[in-house]
Amino acid sequence: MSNTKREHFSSRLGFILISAGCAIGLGNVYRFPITTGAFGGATFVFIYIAFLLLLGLPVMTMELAVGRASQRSIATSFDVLEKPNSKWHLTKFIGIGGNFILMMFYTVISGWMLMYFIKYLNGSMLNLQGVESLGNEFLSMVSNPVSNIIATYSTIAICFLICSLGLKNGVERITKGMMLALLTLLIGLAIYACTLPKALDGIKFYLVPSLDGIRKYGFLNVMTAAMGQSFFTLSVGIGAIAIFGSYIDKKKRLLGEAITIVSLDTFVAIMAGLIIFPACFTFNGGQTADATSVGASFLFTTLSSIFNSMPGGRIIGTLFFLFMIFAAFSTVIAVFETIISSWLELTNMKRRTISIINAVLLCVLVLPTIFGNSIWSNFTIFGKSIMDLEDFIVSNLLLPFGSFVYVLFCTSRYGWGWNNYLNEVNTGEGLSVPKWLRFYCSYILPLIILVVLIISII
Ligand code: ALA
Repeated sequence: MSNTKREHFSSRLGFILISAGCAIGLGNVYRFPITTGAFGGATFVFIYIAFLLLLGLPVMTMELAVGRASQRSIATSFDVLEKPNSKWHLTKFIGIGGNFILMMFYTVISGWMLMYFIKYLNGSMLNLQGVESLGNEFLSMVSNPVSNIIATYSTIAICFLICSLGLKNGVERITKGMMLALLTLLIGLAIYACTLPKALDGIKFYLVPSLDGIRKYGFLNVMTAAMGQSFFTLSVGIGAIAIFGSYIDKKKRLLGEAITIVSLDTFVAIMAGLIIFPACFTFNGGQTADATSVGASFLFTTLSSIFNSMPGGRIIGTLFFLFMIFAAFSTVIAVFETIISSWLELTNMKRRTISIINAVLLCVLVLPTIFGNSIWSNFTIFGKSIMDLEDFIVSNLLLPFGSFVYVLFCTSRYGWGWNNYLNEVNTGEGLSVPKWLRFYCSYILPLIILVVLIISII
């Protein structure tokens, strides 16, 4: 195990924005509106928020606590904290694997943002009007392997380059600026979208619950989709949050920090919905994605409809996709940081060498995803495309399973144990985790995760 001195964030704002940056990303602005549209709107949103509070928030405090107490990434944090002769550390491979599989499709979608950014920057998108031609434009972009390879490789190269500069100089400095810019633009666009002619219909679909979605898709499907979304959006369970716990000091209690991160993440998702649904009802006649074919083109088509019909649409469209790139890159950078940090702890290699090796590795690993949308598009596994399968494996299997492990580790006496967890999470100033939560965290929380995990598998 390498003993290089661990860097720490230079400020608390840096920690909050970077951890939020890890959580905030395509999951909020891309996956959340698509899944909400697909599963019937407001009811899904409320179940999703319930899962965030009941599952996501406590698991996030546990990841942060394990990271901060061990001062390690997922590669060695269990080794440091577990009791002698126990085997918790073996789960690191699932966590590290989860980070890779996430990046195998996430960097490809980030590449789409890059391509749309260029299309708005050079104005070529603006000639297209109507849902059909905008949809076709999206499909032809997705099915072109060469442009996807260039865009995905550019994403991988830029993000590993930023990580190779180090925690403070690369990751913290660049992500902080990107996140502040993203938050400002989202608020502006949401205000604009809410003044569109059919905005109210969109807001009603989005925020006034009805049982239609549940009737149509079934309660269990809506539940598993909401759980998958809540784990995906927070990126809990694979050590991508724990890593930032390992870069902070003990001045603040971790519940308050987790609440801030979850609130920022939820705020961005809600804002994204406030942009998409008013626009969707104004320009697409309320046509939403269908759960059986949760369509990626839904978001791109809807957004392009807004930009192409509003004054200054070229500039706003360019800025929006620029900030989408920021949101996506802040997550990619955070996950790369977890991967790099794991390698730093497991080998004696330098950060720069590790960055190069992993960038090359990922360039190979993304190829099946890219080909699955193009030359291999007829190839499906369990009826899913390669990209959808990777998304399912991460969101519905690895993140919940990893979260389950963190919960057991922090509550069981065979793991790190409740008292150690409570001691760590409540060190510093701020909100503390009350002792009476022990029963919930030890029995009910793992049970809910397990049940939904089993339902997902079935
Ligand atoms: N949490 C990340 C996102 O929502 C994966 O984009």
